Amino acid sequence: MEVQHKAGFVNIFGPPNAGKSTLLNALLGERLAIVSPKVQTTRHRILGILTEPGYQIIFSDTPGIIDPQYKLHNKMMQQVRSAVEDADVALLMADITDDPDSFASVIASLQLKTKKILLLNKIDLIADKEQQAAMVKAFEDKIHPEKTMVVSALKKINTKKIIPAILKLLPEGPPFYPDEDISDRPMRFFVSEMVREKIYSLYDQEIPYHTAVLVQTYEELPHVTRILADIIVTRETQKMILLGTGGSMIKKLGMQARESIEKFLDKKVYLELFIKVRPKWRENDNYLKEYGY
Ligand SMILES: Nc1nc2c(ncn2[C@@H]2O[C@H](COP(=O)(O)OP(=O)(O)OP(=O)(O)O)[C@@H](O)[C@H]2O)c(=O)[nH]1
Ligand SMILES: [Mg+2]
Repeated sequence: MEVQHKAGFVNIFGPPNAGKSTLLNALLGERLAIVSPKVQTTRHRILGILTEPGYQIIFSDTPGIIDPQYKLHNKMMQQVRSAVEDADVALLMADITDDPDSFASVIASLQLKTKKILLLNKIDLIADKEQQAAMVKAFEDKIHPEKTMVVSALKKINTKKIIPAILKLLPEGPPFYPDEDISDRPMRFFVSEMVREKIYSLYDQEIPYHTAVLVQTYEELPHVTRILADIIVTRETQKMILLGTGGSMIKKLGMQARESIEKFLDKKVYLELFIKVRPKWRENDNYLKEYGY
């Protein structure tokens, strides 16, 4: 029998902080999606395309599922819904230490009609095998997936077994994207995300949640890539916090962001950041659109 080519959309869903973006990166072997210990890090649906002999898997990372509190949240949940609509296979990711009941109600709200693989992540946090097995049973009883796997996206435990499990459920068909594509997003997007990732790691409380990053200039010069980006906040006080005493914090942010952009592009980068105050941008359709939401 002839072996057919397989291709399809494999979309990752789950509550905030489950480890969805960490998993996308582990599956692709590439740092495409930003990660942080804080909730609500991912705001967009991000495609990660894996093309291998015999198959093409188009993964989607999605924002953690939440009850929207403001318009930005609505936009984030629209991204989740678009991924619900075109999924061939759904990867449902939970933190294995979380409550199975609340996970189940989050997942039920999606009304998924596709095949499901349940990934119980962060097993490195539960050493006891009996306790692991009890959690697996508690989650499975609520979700009824095609398959359940215990994994650690961070420590790469069992992550190699995920793709073979997906291939069993993936439809046959020709590839959707050219071989060389790894995402649907332009470089400017990844650059703005890398700045945002550093904002999540350097600033606390409300700052990351009131911030957007917009790349205004992206210029590939012979010896350096020149990038000018705006950081948008909602209040003057947040601007002061971002700057830090004598500009010390923004300097640190610029250095750290530049380093990760250089690593990603494998090129020398000149990065300049400008802070702008736009009151209530998270509630304003025009601003949301301008900032890519
Ligand atoms: N201990 C442990 N931590 C993990 C594991 N996978 C991810 N994490 C951590 O969990 C935190 C959240 O990871 P993310 O990948 O950003 O989670 P997410 O589901 O994409 O979160 P949102 O984008 O906010 O929805 C980060 O601090 C990760 O390092 C794991 O297997 N074990
Ligand atoms: Mg994420």
